[in-house]
Parts: sequence; C-alpha cells; structure tokens
Amino acid sequence: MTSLIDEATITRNIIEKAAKDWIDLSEVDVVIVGAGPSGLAAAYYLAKAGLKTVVFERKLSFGGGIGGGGMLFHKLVVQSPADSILREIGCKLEKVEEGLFVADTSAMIAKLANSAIDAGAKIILGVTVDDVIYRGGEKPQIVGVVVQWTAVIMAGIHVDPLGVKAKAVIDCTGHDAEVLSVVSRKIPELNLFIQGEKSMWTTEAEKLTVENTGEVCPGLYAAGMAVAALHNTPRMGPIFGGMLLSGKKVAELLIEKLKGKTV
Ligand code: 48F
Repeated sequence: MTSLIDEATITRNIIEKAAKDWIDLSEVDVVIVGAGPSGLAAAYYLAKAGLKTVVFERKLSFGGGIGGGGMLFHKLVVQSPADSILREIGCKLEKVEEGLFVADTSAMIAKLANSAIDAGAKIILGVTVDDVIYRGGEKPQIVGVVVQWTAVIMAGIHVDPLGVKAKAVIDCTGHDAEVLSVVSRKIPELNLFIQGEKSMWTTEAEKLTVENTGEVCPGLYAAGMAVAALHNTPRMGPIFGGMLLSGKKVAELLIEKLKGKTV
C-alpha cells in the first residue's frame, strides 16, 4: 500500500537538506568553477585525497564540451597517457592506433561525474560564479568566489549574490576563462591579461595546456582551456587527454600544497 506523502514534507526536506549542504559549503578547501573535463577530473582527485571540494556549474548538466564530441558526433579522442585516467574510472575505450583511443561522449561524462561524486566532491548545478572574494592590498589573494543562481542572472533581476570561502579556487570554465577574466578586470594589481587562445595546433596545444596548468596568483589556479586563454596558446579540437591531465595536475599541485602529500 502506498503511504500518503505530504506536499509540505517534500518542501521541508528539500529546503532543509539543501540549506544544510550550503551551510557546509560556505567554507571549503577547493572551489572548482565549471564541470567540464578538467573540472571533473580535478574534483575526482581532490576529493579522493580527502579535500573538501565543491564544483559550481552554471548549467543543469555536467560535462561541458564533452557532450558535443567533435562537431556533435558522439565520440571523442583521448591519447596516452590520459587513457589511464579513464581506465581508472571505468570508462570504456576503443584503441584506434598506438596510444590513441576513442570513447563515447555520454560514457565519459557519466563516468567522470560519477567518480568525482563517489570520491566525495559536491557538484552544484545551476549556479554561476560571477566574481571572486579577495584580500590584501598590493599583493592580493583570492580567498573564495561569489555565486548566483544562473536563473537569476538570466532573468536580469537585481539580486545580491552569496560568497563561498575557499583555500583555493580553480578556473575550469573553458575557452572564456571566466574567473580569470573577472579577476583581470576587477583586480588590476594582479596584472593579469587574458588574450584568449590561438588557432588550432593539436599537438602543441595539448602539451602547453598541461605544462602551463597551475597557480595564476595566490589562491587562484587554472586548468583546461582556461589555461590556453591565459597563456595565448593554441586550441586542440575534440581531443581530451590534455583536459584530463590538466585537471589531474592542478589537483596534484593543490594536494601537495594543502595536504603535503602526492596522489
Ligand atoms: O568548456 P569546458 O568543457 O572546459 P574544459 O574543462 O574543457 C574544454 C573542452 O571541453 C573542449 C576543448 C578541449 O578538448 O577544447 O572545449 O576546459 O567546461 C567548462 C564548464 O564551465 C561552465 C560551463 O557551463 C561548462 O560546463 N562554466 C563556464 N563559466 C562558468 C561555468 C561560471 N562562471 N560559473 C559556473 N560554471
């Protein structure tokens, strides 16, 4: 027999549990902005190492550019050694030549998000990071992010946002490097200039994205395509090894810094 479910009980539980989460998330170890490949990979490794990690994603879905595959074809390419990351999280790969593999876009999204959540990361959908919190005068430090419901931003209504404090913030927002762009505009003392990425050159792009992944200024890190936008290096197209390795690298740097241990 189905028991009667009271509408007020549903409302009370949703609001009570969400509020509890938000109170807990008001201060975390790491905020990741963007649930694309670099953000989800970073979240997985950070959470696995025991760091309190939250991912804020503007959309109501995760995966970022993964879902679009190559020009909407539902496959993407991953090269060695990044295939080991996908194997670790149980994502099926088809070898097409030595060191080169193909995956289904939906499988990669699901496995990445699932592994990050299972490792303990929180992924909050429908929330846009539209600014940072900072401290300091001549040498500013980023100490958190300013968040707003994406729906509020889309509606164009004036609603003051909330702040979330963090020991580190990672810009994983992709081609537009949104967090870095806000910081470059609003905190000129940091001398950050976001020139945007260069045209396509896959091999070089993959190498440089991973090499340049890391700290941008105290408290602020970049991974994924945001790195290419910051360093004015080439784009790579629908090959995702560099994104995964970049996410893993930024996680390793932060684990070392915040916990003093390696992955
Ligand atoms: O664009 P995206 O997939 O970033 P990525 O991890 O990977 C890039 C590749 O997908 C691909 C490529 C290489 O293979 O060229 O493009 O660097 O994911 C970025 C995510 O961030 C969200 C956005 O909706 C997307 O899911 N996002 C962007 N700006 C904000 C944001 C913001 N201000 N607040 C919250 N989420």
